[in-house]
Amino acid sequence: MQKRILTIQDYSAMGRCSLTVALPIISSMEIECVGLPTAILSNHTAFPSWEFVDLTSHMLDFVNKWDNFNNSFDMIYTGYLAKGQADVVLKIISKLRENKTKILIDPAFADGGKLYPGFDLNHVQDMKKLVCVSNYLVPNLSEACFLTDTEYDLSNENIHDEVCNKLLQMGAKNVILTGIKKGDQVVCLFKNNDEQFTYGSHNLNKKFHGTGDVFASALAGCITNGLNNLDAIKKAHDFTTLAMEKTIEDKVDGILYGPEFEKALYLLNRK
Ligand code: PXL
Repeated sequence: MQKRILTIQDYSAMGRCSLTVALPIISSMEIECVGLPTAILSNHTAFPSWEFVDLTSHMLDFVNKWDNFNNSFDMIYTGYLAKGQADVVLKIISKLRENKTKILIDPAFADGGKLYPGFDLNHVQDMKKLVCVSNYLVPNLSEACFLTDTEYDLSNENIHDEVCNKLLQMGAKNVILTGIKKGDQVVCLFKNNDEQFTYGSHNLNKKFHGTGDVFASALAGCITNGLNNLDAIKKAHDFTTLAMEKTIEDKVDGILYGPEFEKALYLLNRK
């Protein structure tokens, strides 16, 4: 039977991220992707300004409408959430979660040690509530530090292990810490209570907006398609890297507009 993912995140019309990334990536893996929008934006918030329509008060009504339809999901994958939406998302998860339903949480609220525009520490407190319901938590180091009240200190050599252990103690089942710079490599660290490994590749030394969303969407699809943890992470990482390489080849601005992941989709579709 075809697999099915519910993804809950915003629709930012311009600047590849959130639903505009998750829908095509997950579809290309032959998985049905049901996208529940949390907000509609003219563009993401790394642009100097944006228009924003908040859908918080509609989200539960939308989900309740599905009571009479097929509302069974193999995965619920959440990305960028606006302020005050974590509680609604928790309600949706507890309503729709079945034994088979995996929960993948991409915190998507910080980078470079700083919160994204518009967020404050109340949002971090809210997002902490999602950690303990996650089967897979996919933070970058900034998000992991905020979620665990750890100082964002790049000179602390143990920081990656430290934050992963804290997140596991908080109740995450599997942590995938992304974007770790090690020498000339960029790697992700996988950790659960039984196993730990890293996987990475040469650092392309280019900043792109939305690579976290590209990686998390591919990972959600790989896990849902039954790949083991290592193979899922390898495939999602290699896909994200190829998307960045294609963007660099084309000499276009991926900083705001995101990586040209469309040119790398064939890697995911390959059986
Ligand atoms: O890529 C994360 C993201 C998603 N959605 C919106 C954002 C961002 C990051 O800035 O602004 C609206």
